Amino acid sequence: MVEKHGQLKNEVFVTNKTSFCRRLFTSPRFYIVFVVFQVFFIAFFIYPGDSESYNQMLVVTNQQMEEVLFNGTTENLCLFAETGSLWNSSNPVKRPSCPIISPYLVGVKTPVVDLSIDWEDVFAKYDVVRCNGHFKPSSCQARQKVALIVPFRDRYGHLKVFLNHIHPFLMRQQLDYKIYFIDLDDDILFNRGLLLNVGFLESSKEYNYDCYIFHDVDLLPENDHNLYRCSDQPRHMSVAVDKFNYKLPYVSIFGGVSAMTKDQILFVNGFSNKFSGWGGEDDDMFNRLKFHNMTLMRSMDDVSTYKMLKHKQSHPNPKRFKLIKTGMKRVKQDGVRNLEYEILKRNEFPLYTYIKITI
Ligand code: NGS
Repeated sequence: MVEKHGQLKNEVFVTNKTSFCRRLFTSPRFYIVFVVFQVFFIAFFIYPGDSESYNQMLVVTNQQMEEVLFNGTTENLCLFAETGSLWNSSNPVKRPSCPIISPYLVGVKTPVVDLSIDWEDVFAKYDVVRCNGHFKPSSCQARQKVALIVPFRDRYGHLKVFLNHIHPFLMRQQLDYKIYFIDLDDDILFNRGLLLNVGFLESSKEYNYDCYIFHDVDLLPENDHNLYRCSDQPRHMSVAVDKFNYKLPYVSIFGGVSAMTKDQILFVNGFSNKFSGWGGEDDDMFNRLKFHNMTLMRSMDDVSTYKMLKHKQSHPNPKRFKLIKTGMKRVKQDGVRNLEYEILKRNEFPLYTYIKITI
């Protein structure tokens, strides 16, 4: 009897359970509740876009950013960001675009030219850039990815002063940027155009840059409203240099600091590789732009102001005028497309990547 009751009870229970499940799974209300629950689950736990935890992360990184920009040293933001989910993750969180004009801009900031500044101090100050000279804001998506390419030979004093000035300048602009110094075998005459071409090719292998800024190491921008980004036409940026009394020395000048997109560079085949020694490669580039019906853009001269660091005048190339004259005959064969070189050294320093080549 007891057993029978038990069986009966079981049977009743099973029968009730079956009918409950059937009713549950056939009810449209169940599916509505299920979908609503899933939406909430995804919104709060999987996609952190508006969730509390994501906002907290933004607050932390913003605070760190401000500390770096205005008080100097802080905890290692790059490391923090890499270990956190906001940076370089295989499934990156979609961050809001940075504002068109960064809130961190301060306007005119006279460059500090202290050639005796200690390397350690420069490194410690910008501890934030711990990715071989690569920085990007952690709170927002930078509007442009910029490769800053500096042709280099021997001027280590300038390099220190330059890095000390340019890193906070670019950080304030909320750019996703990396700095490359490109050097040539000591036995070969300096060749700015060729080094800029190498910088373009090497940096392009690493990252999908939107903009390439070709920058002399002896030029320090004085006003951070001079935005280091590219436009739909090539830009000449060092418009007003103190050495020239803040006036353009001649209308077609394209030297010092200039900005071009990948398409613009490829369209004109980059710089000529033929200008060994000082001078002329930028004038040849101006001719390339004109030859390809491109327009040169320049920012306002009260914003694009630069301090030039003092140095010994390099030996001018005596053949430069002849090369400029015949330049457009070579434009198709002489440039980034046909450049052959060998990498001698590639060093990843915390504040920059150094590449030495030979041809
Ligand atoms: C011109 C050079 C350019 C150079 C510019 C400014 O004379 O390559 O001076 O140089 N052109 C020729 O020599 C044909 S700067 O004083 O800024 O070093 O960029």
